[in-house]
Amino acid sequence: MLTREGLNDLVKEKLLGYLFVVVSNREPYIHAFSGRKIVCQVPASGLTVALDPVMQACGGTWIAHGSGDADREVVDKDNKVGIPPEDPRYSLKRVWLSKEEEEGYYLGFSNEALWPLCHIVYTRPVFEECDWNTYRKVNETFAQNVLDEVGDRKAFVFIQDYHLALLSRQIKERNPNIITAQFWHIPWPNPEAFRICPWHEEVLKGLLGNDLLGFHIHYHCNNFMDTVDRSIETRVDREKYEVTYGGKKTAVRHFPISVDFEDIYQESQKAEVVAEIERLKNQWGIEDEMVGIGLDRIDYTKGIPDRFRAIDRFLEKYPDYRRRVVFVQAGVPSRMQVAAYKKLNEEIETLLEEINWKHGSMGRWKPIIYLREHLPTLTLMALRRMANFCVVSSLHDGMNLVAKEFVASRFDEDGVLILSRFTGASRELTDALLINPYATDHFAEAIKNALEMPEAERHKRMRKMREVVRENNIYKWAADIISELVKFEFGE
Ligand code: GDG
Repeated sequence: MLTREGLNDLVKEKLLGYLFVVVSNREPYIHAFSGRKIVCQVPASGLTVALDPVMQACGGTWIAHGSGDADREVVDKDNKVGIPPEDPRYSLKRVWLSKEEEEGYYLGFSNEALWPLCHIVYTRPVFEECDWNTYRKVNETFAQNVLDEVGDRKAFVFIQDYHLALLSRQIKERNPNIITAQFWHIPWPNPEAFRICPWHEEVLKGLLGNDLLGFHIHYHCNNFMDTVDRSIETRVDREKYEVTYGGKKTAVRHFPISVDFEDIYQESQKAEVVAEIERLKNQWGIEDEMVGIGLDRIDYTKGIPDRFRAIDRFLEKYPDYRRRVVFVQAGVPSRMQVAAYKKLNEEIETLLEEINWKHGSMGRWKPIIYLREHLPTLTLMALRRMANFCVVSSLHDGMNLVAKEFVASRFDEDGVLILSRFTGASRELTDALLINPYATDHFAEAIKNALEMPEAERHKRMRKMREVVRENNIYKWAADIISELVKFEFGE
């Protein structure tokens, strides 16, 4: 198992003399006002949750959009702040964007066009030329920040996700010596789906500015190679998994992202977690009921309405379970300015009311408890620990870290994971109960199977899943990327 120290040693050995820069839209720590006090929050985002431990091990600079209302209060003259605040290990350099830029680049092209385009969950992408223009301009702003930060040093720039598809090319046009890798955290669809984007060629050419391009799974790499092959004049080498465009090679590889298994494992055993479980149970009046959980960013790709419909069907088919099971759905709202997200939130609220009314018993018990808020990590840990089963029912998901966090926190080797086949995580966590979230009856049966699974089988499955996540932790993910890059670019 690779540890934080192991990654640290690898970085020192392989990237000696190189500045390590991570660039992403979302920042890993947000400073916000709470009354007159400034508080520091960790956002609910798989990307930042995964990369923070990597940066803590590697050191360097993380460049990201400063989105907190108190972010400007704590930075120095270079817009930097040491992170984590209590024991700084790397610098966070904040990029300021105007409201209009955020609207066109983040809400617009990133989240109304690229996000639905890549997930294919029957939410139609919206392509607005003005959003695209702002997206290009904001990518330029990030490029300038990277170039200023690097100066004439040798640097390895690790770009994150679909918000910054044009960045590597923009950086290399002005400083070709900078080495860039990019990780695409969401799925890559098939060529037919991707080609409807009016600027698909520019997006592809932008991504091919990278030396290395990573996806979670092999399937997404293949989709990307097919899309490039059908869209632009390139040489696609399917044996070596390389694309040559304009004389420059980009290696395409899969690296399944993960979590800090050891850290979650240690945290989950703390006494505060037990106290928090007690507090939550008292608050909700939970006594002997079995508990199911769902913990997601409220996003239409996560299959939350489908999950509620499966709970409804389960209680319809097996009414004996009424008053014996409680499902806690915790969800942090996101992208609420986008119409599709507003609609989703309404759908969730309506379903919740209907299901709780239909099966609940006069204030004494309701099947679903819904927490629509950003929860502290301690509460999330308590929920994972108190759960008899955890549901991840994404309609499509690059990886899904919620599933891996659940597994990592179950040091008791108990608890059942119900996992959508349409997540990257399902390729590794084959001992979960795999479901198709669109198939409500089959999903409802999986809930019953989870509740009735014999103890020995629960332990066997959880033990196997824990082995997988322990071995393939977040440090291995980062180390694999760095090792691959070093192989291609500097030669060993
Ligand atoms: C993208 C891809 C890929 C959730 N609620 C709260 C909270 N969370 C945390 C979870 C988890 C993270 O947010 C969500 O991670 P996911 O992996 O599910 O999802 P996305 O944000 O959609 O991320 C995804 C990921 O990138 C990494 O590559 O796995 O496929 O879509 O860590 O625990 N955290 C806190 N409060 C909450 O209320 N603090």
